[in-house]
Amino acid sequence: MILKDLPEIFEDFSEARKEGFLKMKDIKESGKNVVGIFCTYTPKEIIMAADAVAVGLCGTSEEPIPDAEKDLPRNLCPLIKSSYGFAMTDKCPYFYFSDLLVGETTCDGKKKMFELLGEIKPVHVMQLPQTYDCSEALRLWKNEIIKLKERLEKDLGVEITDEKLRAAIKLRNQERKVLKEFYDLSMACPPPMSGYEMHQLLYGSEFKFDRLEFIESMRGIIDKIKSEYEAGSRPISDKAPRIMVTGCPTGGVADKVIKAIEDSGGVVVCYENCGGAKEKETLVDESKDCYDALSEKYLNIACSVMSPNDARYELLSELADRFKVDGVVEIVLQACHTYNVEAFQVKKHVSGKLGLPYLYLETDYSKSDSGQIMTRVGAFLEMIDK
Ligand code: BJ8
Repeated sequence: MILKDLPEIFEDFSEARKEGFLKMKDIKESGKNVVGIFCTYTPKEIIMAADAVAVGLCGTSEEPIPDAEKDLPRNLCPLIKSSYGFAMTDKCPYFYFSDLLVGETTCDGKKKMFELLGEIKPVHVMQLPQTYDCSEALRLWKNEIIKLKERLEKDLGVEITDEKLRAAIKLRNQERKVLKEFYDLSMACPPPMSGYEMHQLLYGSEFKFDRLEFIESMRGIIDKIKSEYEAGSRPISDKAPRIMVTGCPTGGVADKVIKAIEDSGGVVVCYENCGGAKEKETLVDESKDCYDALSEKYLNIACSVMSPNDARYELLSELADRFKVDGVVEIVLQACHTYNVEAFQVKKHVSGKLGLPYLYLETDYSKSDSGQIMTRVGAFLEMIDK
């Protein structure tokens, strides 16, 4: 299921996290500041306007989890344990190079973990309101964004001007547009790439630190995929059930779950979760005051920590239609209570309102349930009449 001349492009992105380690060293040596982040709610534009580099620190490997469990409960989300484990053992170069960490009060596990991280590195925690449906929440969030600006100015010794912020907003919007154009290629039937390839590129894109160069390279990739497709290349069978993935971030489980879907004959055409469409579908309004526009944009992200979370159902409906989805797979990381509880309503929405088959998979970063997942995914795909 791989495009003829494209593997090297996807490989470049799948190695992006590792290769970024060396680039990060150069970035530090050039005198730039680095800010470690953990969540889609972080308004990266503010960090960019501080002339600093934002880097994602969410752990995607099970390797540091046993160390993390010395301080954290075992019954905690693997993403939190992995992130903390890398930090406490100093095994993540990105964590090591970070001058400041920025977190948000999203789920309980993450916000309490930030308190522990504060003993290792300076941490700034943004108080995230748990609803997007009220003006007080918007005011509070705008204030939190201003507080982040002030903290960065103080800690990094910089000034964040409106001009710099406007430029950062514009650049981030361009990134969103080009990434959307990329994943929208899979609206085609059959899609021009596997969901695993799409995942590796979307995930790897976070570790390309020269954003202008990244946007340019994305243009080249999109053009290449389009021209191969137009020339008749069909790497994916048109019989493959088209799957949308929703739920928790998939960085730590792609090799287990996405591969299981595609090795069983399906193809992932769309990711609704963080890393996929969740944050990229809407832009920051460039015509408004920067802080108003940023607070509106970021507060409206439909993560399960929000209550109620109607925007998620709207997004699921829109994507299911746009990508002509045949089934939905929800991935919930073990002990993620908000996604776990919300899965009940997601199932109702998907199988009731959208009339689509739905599969719920609860998993962690270990390989112990690989066989079971393969069996369940295989049975689910067989059920889909294509
Ligand atoms: S905006 S999904 S990145 S919070 S999986 S740590 S919620 S217990 S990662 Fe997330 Fe921001 Fe939401 Fe996206 Fe907690 Fe759940 Fe673990 Fe999670």
